[in-house]
Amino acid sequence: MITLYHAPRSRSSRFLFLLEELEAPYEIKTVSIRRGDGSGAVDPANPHPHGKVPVISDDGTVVFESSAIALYLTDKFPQIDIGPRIGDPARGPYLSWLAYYSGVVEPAFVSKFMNVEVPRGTAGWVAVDEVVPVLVDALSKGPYLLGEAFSAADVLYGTTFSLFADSPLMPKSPAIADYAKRVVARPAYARAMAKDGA
Ligand SMILES: N[C@@H](CCC(=O)N[C@@H](CS)C(=O)NCC(=O)O)C(=O)O
Repeated sequence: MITLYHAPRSRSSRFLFLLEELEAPYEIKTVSIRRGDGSGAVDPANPHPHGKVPVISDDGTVVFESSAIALYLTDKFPQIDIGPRIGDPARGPYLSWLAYYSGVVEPAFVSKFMNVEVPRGTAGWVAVDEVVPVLVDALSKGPYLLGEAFSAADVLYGTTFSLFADSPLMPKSPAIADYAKRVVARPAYARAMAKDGA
């Protein structure tokens, strides 16, 4: 049984979405986290090394970091087919998009939020303005990052871009805006949001 350590309206909310997509048996353990406004505290019941969410436990096996959890879960529930398997030519792009999310996209947006110039040649990520054309190019080939096939990578990217749709941080891109709407229109997202905060 999968346990999702979850804090309402946080980065763990999208894992309700993924677990619903995967039709996985899971339980939710709500934990407190330190919030950006200074409220909240690390929950001693949370196995994450920094007291963050998301983190899952699969019968005692703990997995943390969003991209790792996404890969772990799609490997564990291959019958739903939203994570290309080893041997599938789409596996390489799938792994790349998962890692790019954590290693480039999130740091790019945080840099922009903090008004910090991304140090060229030092940082492992790039500025948001360089990320956007990469995503727009990928989305010109199909409705999802892997083309026609929806994957767990879209759970990460689509929910993020939906959340920041009206934010000044988000460069105006009809392709990305339409993509985000497409991802959160999925029935599993509605089921997840009904459980978020529950
Ligand atoms: N790199 C982590 C980020 C996790 C993260 O920062 N989660 C936030 C919630 S949105 C959190 O738990 N913050 C509490 C804290 O920083 O102590 C991932 O992608 O899983």
